[in-house]
Amino acid sequence: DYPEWLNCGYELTDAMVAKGFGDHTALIGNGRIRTYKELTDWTNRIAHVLVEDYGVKPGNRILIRSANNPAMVAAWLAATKAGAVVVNTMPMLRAVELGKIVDKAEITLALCDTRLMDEMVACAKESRFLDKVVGFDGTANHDAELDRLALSKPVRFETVKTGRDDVALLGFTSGTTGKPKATMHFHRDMLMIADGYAKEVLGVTPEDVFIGSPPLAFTFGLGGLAIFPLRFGAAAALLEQATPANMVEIIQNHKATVCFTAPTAYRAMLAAMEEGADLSSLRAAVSAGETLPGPVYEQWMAKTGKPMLDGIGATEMLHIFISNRFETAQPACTGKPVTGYEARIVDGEMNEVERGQVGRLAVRGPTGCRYLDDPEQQQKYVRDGWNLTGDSFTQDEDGFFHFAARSDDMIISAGYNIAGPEVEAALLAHDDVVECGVIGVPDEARGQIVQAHVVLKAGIVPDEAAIKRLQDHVKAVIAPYKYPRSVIFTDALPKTQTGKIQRFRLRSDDAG
Ligand code: 3SK
Repeated sequence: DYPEWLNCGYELTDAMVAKGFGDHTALIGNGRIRTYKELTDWTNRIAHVLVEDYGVKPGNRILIRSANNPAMVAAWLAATKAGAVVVNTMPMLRAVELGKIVDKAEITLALCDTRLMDEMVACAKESRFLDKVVGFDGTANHDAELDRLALSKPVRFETVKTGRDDVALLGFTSGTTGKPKATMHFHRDMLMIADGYAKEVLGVTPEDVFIGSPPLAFTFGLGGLAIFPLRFGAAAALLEQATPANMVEIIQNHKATVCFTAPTAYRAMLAAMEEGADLSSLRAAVSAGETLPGPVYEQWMAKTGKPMLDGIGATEMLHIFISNRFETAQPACTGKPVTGYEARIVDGEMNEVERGQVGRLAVRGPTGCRYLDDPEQQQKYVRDGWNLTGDSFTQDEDGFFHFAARSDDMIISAGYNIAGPEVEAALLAHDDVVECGVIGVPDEARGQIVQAHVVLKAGIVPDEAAIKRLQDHVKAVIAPYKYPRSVIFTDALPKTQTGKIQRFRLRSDDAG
């Protein structure tokens, strides 16, 4: 039920001031606190610059390159209010990776934190599309080009009239397979994820203070750390270096109430609590991006008395579409569809499988996959109106969804179906293990065998005895046929820039 003319940038700034939130804290970051009124004025000044100095027209695509900070949020909102289509990118990307994004989205203008200019400029030099790179100061000291120009502009801006179904954002995903694709999201989608998930599941209020680690360039982060708080008059604390230690410090200092991060960070936060950190202000701990191992959920529950909210989302769907709820959360369970979404488990022919059977997750709802210029991928992802996320799930008799594996993480060994993440959860419950990734590798006798790549805690000797301990442990906690016949110790696991383990790289390292 959104009006025909809708601009999500306006709704998250000027409209919030009009609703009386002008003096509320909107953003905390880089040593400053900004109110909704200050954020609104800031974005309006930048929007003037974009239109008047750089000739931005509705529908132009603008790339933003920054770490998570208030200046990045301001640049995104300003570009959106100017009617542009935004591509947020992560600071770790190199010129070559930026170049692929620029080419795919035909980007002509980039707004870049001055501390991250080198790779952006190198990308522009090679690009046939990108002809202007404008610097802004991520620490907001107003000494970069965009900031200087913005200072001379008025604080009122006539937001460009965009339609609710106009594209506002291109979300890039390399997924876990390494091939970048762009997904288009409309202005209404950007608000829908707040009015659905954030309202129904989290019950966000203006008193909330959000904190978390996902980059704003990842729609998980953009939703959790910008759209959700701003839609409800709440505050967001943005961290350029969102290490667990930094998050713990900010949670304590600003009494953060809602945290968005991944299971590995929650494990580190549990350890910090053991050392005396006080995270009691947190009322909601959202875990997504990687499936939440049962033991992490249980340890969190035991320590805080509050359930952790596991959810599954996808860049293609914009945000979380199945989630646990405070009242009904359970370990090793992803919960039920968020209001407005439907989910089912299907076989290869799109027929619903019986309850309890593993199959492919199919979902449909108010947001959904629209790949930019990629009919082949589009056909693969959306079948009969259902989005196939590439995850295998089961649905129990009570309608709760349980993650089994990414479809390509199912291991078939001697006729058994083994979900890699289940073996990972079992390994993670062992005291010696910090992190692990489990894959299937070819085996003459069994077709495939389970192979675990394990990062051990400091001080644990990576020897045969350690392998045996882990194998025995897995045999003791889950069906013995699932134990890893091969265990490889490593210092670190390959991950996407959003923190997901890249099992395909473990597989290709094994092959090569
Ligand atoms: O898990 C994910 O991949 C995800 C992607 C986008 C938005 C939210 C989530 C959890």
